[in-house]
Formats: sequence, C-alpha cells, structure tokens
Amino acid sequence: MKNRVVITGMGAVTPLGNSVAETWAGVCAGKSGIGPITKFDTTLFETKIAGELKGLDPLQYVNRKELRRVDEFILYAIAASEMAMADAGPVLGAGNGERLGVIIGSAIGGLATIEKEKEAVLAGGPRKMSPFTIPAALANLAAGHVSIRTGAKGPIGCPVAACASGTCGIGDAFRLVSEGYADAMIAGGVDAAVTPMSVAGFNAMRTISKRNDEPEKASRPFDRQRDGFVISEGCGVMVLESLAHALARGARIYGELVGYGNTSDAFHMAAPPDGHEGAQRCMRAALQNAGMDAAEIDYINAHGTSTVMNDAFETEAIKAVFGEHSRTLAVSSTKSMTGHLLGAAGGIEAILCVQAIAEGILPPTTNLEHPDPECDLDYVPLHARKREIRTAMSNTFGFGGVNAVLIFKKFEG
Ligand code: V7W
Repeated sequence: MKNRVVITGMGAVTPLGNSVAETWAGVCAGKSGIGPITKFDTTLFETKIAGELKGLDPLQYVNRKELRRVDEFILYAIAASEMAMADAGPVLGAGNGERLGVIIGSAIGGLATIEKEKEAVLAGGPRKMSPFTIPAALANLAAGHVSIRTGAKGPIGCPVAACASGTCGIGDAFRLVSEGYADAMIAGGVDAAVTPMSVAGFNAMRTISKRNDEPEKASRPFDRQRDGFVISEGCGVMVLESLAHALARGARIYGELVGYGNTSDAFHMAAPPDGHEGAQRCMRAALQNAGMDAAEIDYINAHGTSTVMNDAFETEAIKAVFGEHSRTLAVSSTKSMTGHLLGAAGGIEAILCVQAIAEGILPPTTNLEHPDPECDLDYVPLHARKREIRTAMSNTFGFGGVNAVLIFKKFEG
C-alpha cells in the first residue's frame, strides 16, 4: 500500500521576490521580474536582459566565511530550504534524520564559480585555484549543504535534467515518500546561471530573447512576437511528507501530490519531436500514475518558455492528450513573469500550482498581446482569474529531450 504524499512547507527565492508570498503576489499582479543584466558587463553580448534576484541578504542564511565558499546556486538552495522547513514546522520531531531526505535538482550547478576560478588560473596559474572551487561548484552540493544544515540523513540526490531538473527532483522525492523510503523530503530545483558563459551559450543556440529594449515584455509565451526564453535565477523547494506523518504531528497541509510522469523523447538534444510526442507520453504517464482522467485537470502550468518551437509544440501536445477538454482547460505560463529559471523552474512552478489550488486563482500569461494562431488555448491572457481549482498539472521539458510532469490536487482529507 503506497503512502499518500502531501505538501507541508514551501520556500522560494525568485526574480519576483525572496519568498513564496512575494512571488505569489507578483504572479497574481502580473508583475515582471525581468530587467537589464547587472551581474556582468553585457556590452559585447547579444542578450542584455535576465531575471535576477533582488535584495536577497545572504548573511540572513550564511556567515561571511561560508559565503566565500559557496556558489550562489547553493546559497539560493539554502535560503529556500530554510524557508520551507520553517514553514513546515517540526518535521523531524524527536525522530532521527534518517527518515528525512533532500533532492534538489540543478541544470548548471556552479558555472559562475567555474568561470571566475578559470580566470584566476589563467591570470596567475593553477596555484591561484581556491581549494573551495570544486565543492562550491558541484551540482549536488546544494542538496549536500541542505542535508548538513537540517540533519537530513535519508535519501539524497541532485537530478541534472536541464530545464526539468526541479520537477524531476520533486517527482523522485514523491516516489521515495510514496514507497516508504522516507517520511519527508525537501525537494525542488535551483539555478544561478545568469553568467557570461550561460548567456553567450544560449545566444549561440539562438534560444534566448534579444528584446533588450523592453525587458519586461521579452518573455511572451504563446505570443506571435515571442523570440526566445529569458534566462533567470532562483530556487523553489517544497517539503513533501507522508499523509500519516503530517497528520500525526498536526502539520498544516497545503495540498496533495498525486502523480508524476518522466519520459524521454529519444529524438534530439535541442529540439522536441513533432507534436512534442514525448511530452504527450509524459502527461499521460502522470495522469495514469495519479489514477486520473485528462478531463479532471483544471489547470496546466505550462513549460511555456516563449520559444517559437516549445509553445507551438506544447499546445499541440496538450490538445492531443486532452482532446475536447483542452477547450475548457486553463493553461498559463508563469515564465512570462519569472523568466525561465532553468533547473529551478520546476520547483517554482510546482509551488505556484499548489498556491493556485489553495487560493482559487489562475496565474496569468502576461505579455500575450498578439496570440499566435498556432497557440489557440485559454492561456489566461494578461490578468489572473479567480476559479475553483481542484487539480493542477505542472509541465517541464528539457534539453536532451527529458520530460517531467507533476499533478497536484486539493487536499480533501
Ligand atoms: C524550448 C524547450 C527548452 C527544449 C527541448 C525539448 C526537447 C529537446 O524552450 O524550446 S528544452 S530540447 N525545448
């Protein structure tokens, strides 16, 4: 008999704010977190815009010595995880840490540290390399630091699954709790990839927007004038807990995670197959895992990256899976406001699905001013909308053809 899995805590740092509450308020207001890149000189770069965190005080979470020894992605994971654990309350109770685990995915890990240390070595030779470079850059060290700080001695992991890393992190943790390997898991995704190499690399792939003169309008999923995604940074983490463990300690329950699908396209490293066939199989796999019919889904938080290909193909895939129900289904892309947080996207967007169910508010797709004829679903254009939402699906698809989909449900006892 599998355990039911509920969400008892959430934490986030995003371009819209350094908490779930600020991020959710920004999403409901249709606010954009996108602006000019301030982290490095973009004079020679085609793309000069991104979604950067604003006003995060690292010393709220680490001391000065620790700050020098971690890449920003680790700091973001520590901050969001501390918020989620504070929100969840005493998860461990008197129990030992072996029933609590951590899975925090990341697409790029400590790229900023690698770039910075490479410059030091080129300028002054290999002896200039900091001994903390490797541990500051290893992708799994986000989960590693969180486990050290929380005493979590159970399962630990870091799915590196491109833009689906956070969703894979939550999905893998869901399976571990569901199958009894842990009572609770800290799960999500993180990235801090607004760096010269990352921006130059995505420009070389022709996948990010160059709408530098209107940063807040650059991320425009499903719009005819979209020209690529807008890279951003942050972390989204949730505490997943078996229902029995949560009830036994009187935890507040935000919602229930009921399904997870994970497939591969087996097609191409940087383009989905026609009709996003792998995404179709993934949505169907999540529905089957949840024991749900497609018609039971009220809202889809789309991958919706604002690239020409993804948004058209994802629309086709949703129609193929949901049939006539796709006409009444609400679909939106919160990347229109947050930008594309890469490995963190799945963590943040899972949290936004839980918030949408809890508050009965459909997040909007902002900047959708000239709908693309190929994208003809209800994307909740421009403004949030009140609606009773019992179920929500979160889609993420990544380079290499990795697909990951989660299904959340209102907790009804
Ligand atoms: C996009 C997304 C980002 C990429 C791929 C899907 C399948 C193979 O925005 O175009 S990941 S590569 N599609």
